[in-house]
Amino acid sequence: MPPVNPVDPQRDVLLVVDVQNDFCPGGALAVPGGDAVVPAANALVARFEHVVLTQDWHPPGHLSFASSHPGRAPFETVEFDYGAQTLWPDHCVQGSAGAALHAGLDAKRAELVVRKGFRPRIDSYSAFCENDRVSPTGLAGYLRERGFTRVFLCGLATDYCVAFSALDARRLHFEAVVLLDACRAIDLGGSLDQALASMRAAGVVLAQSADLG
Ligand code: VGL
Ligand code: ZN
Repeated sequence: MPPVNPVDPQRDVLLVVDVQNDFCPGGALAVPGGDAVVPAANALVARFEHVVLTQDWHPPGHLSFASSHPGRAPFETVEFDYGAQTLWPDHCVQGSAGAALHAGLDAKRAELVVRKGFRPRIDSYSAFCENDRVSPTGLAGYLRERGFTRVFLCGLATDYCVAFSALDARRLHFEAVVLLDACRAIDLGGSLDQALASMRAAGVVLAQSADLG
């Protein structure tokens, strides 16, 4: 495991990804053990001076929902204009209880909440850039303008929104550290192993909260 340099309160930011009811047990797209990230994320929030959250935030009838494709079922893959797209159960519909942040998440010190996936025809796993790979969320500019150079990530799901965010962070020239004990995966057909391998190859540091010392 590569070492993690000590946290620098001015240059490091914690990005807490999609800790929302729909990704927790009982939710529409429940990640196994999803709510177990809440205490781990709260412990991280307490250690960082600067915290940013993301919220998956889809309009009703979003094109990533299987329900928008007659004859298709959740977790099937289809071709969109921008390439392959997994179809999901309806989830994180704007303003719904499922889209709300988990009530146990310590969100009060969050300095920014990035909402993504609001374009009706484009899904967005990454906090930086939508699945068409060209529509930015604005997060990279925000982080640069504030002088952050390293992004620590936790949340849901390891193999989708966390991994895509960490990979984009690298592509956009940030250092990236994923704290795996504070993440849980969907793991669809090997997606977790694939995500871990892609992150390692891209120079994402895969670590545990305890590695922060
Ligand atoms: C996510 C699938 C669909 C995630 C969001 O937060 O990982 N996964 N929308
Ligand atoms: Zn989504």
